[in-house]
Amino acid sequence: MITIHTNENNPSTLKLVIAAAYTKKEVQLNIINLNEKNIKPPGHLPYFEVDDEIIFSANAGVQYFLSVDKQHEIKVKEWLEWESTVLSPYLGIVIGNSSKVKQLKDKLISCLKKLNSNLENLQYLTNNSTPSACDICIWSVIHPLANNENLNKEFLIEVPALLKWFKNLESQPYIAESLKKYPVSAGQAAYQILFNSAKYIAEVTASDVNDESITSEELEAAEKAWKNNIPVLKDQKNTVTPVLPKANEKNILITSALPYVNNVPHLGNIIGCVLSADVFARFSRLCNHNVLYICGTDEYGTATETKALEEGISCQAICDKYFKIHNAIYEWFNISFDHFGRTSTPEQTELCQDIFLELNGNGFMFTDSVEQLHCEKCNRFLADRFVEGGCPNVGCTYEDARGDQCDGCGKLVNAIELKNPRCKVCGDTPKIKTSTQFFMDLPKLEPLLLHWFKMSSPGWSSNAQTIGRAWLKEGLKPRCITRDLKWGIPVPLDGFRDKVFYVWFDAPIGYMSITKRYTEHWQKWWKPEADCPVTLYNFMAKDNVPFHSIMFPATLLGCNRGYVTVSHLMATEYLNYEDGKFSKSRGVGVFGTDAQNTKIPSDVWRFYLLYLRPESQDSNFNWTDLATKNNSNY
Ligand code: B3M
Ligand code: ZN
Repeated sequence: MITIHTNENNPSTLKLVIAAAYTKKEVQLNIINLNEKNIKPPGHLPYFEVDDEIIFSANAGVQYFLSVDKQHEIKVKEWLEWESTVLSPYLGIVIGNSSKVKQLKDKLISCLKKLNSNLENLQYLTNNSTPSACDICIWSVIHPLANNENLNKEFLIEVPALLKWFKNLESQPYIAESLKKYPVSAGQAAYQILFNSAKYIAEVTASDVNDESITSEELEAAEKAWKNNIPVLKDQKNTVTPVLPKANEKNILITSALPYVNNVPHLGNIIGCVLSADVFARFSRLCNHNVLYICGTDEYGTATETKALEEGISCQAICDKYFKIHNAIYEWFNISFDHFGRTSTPEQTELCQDIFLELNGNGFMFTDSVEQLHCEKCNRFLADRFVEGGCPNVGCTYEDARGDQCDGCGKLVNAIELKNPRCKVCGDTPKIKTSTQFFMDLPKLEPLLLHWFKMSSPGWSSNAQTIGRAWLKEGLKPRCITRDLKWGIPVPLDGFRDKVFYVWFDAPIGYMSITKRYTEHWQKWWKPEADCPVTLYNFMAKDNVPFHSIMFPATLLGCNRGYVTVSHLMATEYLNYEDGKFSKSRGVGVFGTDAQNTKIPSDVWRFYLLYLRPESQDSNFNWTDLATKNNSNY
């Protein structure tokens, strides 16, 4: 009597059942409930019992049924060994254990390709006439993958010969009969079993798994350190200032996107930018790296002008008021900036003008005329937000479309095409006037940028890589970087002195000028010396990626002064509010001040926001869930 002792859904057992059916041998299945913990030696499942003898390896069991002729013996053994020590461990780790390590996934795919190329010239793995033990063993472990649509798409790429071999075997009656007798499901569950029971076989499994999982000793040590050293953790912020790059140390420069100053930040801004960067800064400091974490308010542009009009005070007054609000909120959230500055400073003006002149001198700027709406009564060109009119889009009759977008139909609008346009400030009808603006010659910088992107982007979050790649694929167009506005940094060239830079041209330069306010040795961070290299991390939400992955790097590369560029562009998706969008302008959501007013400690907010961090897809803030997560035991 032959008995197979096994749990359910185990691909290794399937091998034995198929081998028995193929050779028309009777076997008995003894299904063991794993919870009973009564597995006899060898201590794992399946094992195989014949005439009181135990065979503990499924592959050896398969060979018990299938004799091999001398000519093919070595090849069959080789494939069997490869299946148990290479293929199955990778299947177990990558699929069964959901390993996200890209290298391991690539290794699994190359295993499948190896099988494919072997099957290009042979009908079965070792010969053209009949399946051998290795065909049965390998078929059994691939079955849950090949018969699951998602896994199939993800892993069985460009392997036609392997698929043909798989289908051919699948259509054999002994396989259908075996699956009926001992069903193994398609999908991940079967590989979880493979992962658990294959651990003992392969050295490769153990080391690969240890690479990414944490041992219980490490966990205990971390818990102990956490409980004992809370004061140490709190104190970890740099005490000796200014922090400067040092030779032979890891010098880490961290920025989070500079929030616009015209509003109170909401939870989406906090998790996307400052809190994510804060956690990384704290972690890096705990690792004893040399860390500088910089942020500040982004103060120029039409957003500020609009708010100033709305509140009836000057732009500078708006900036001063909201800078304080931002600063207080981040302090309450315990964000460990080394310096929180702002962009309306002399340092910013000087640096922005200097970088513009350098780019212009290097031939990366040109001028062109642009048509814009001009209000004679107010004596100014109207930024998109300062004009309204009838929507020019076909089929839409909305009367109050804005200069950039129509709230009636949702489509983009070109301000000069608005029907009956009106100045939002005085109500007069503006006229189209041409004015000359500066354009950054991105097409000229494209080859440089492409090379840079290839070198830098592998360390970025995957959404940042995708967005950057899409922009480059589309082909870069010149970008207008000046505006006929009042609140901004003046263009330092005759004939243009009444114009200012577009806010997105100056804002990222703010990272540098804010560092300059922090220390006169700011260039050590931004133009690092050879013996003190610096690694730059930018944290932001995904809508800021184009400026950080294309426009700002192009600015820096065009200067050719050795400025440090981003190696880790870390972008989040969006945090939604109770299934809708957070919106500053509509006042929907939870704002920093609201969070404070709840009297819920900021650590609870930090925990819940990090728990929700929209890392690879949008997530939802929800009051009930906040309570549940806080009250449950973690
Ligand atoms: N102020 C956009 C924003 O707050 C912009 C970021 C600038 S980062 C240099 O979403
Ligand atoms: Zn419309």
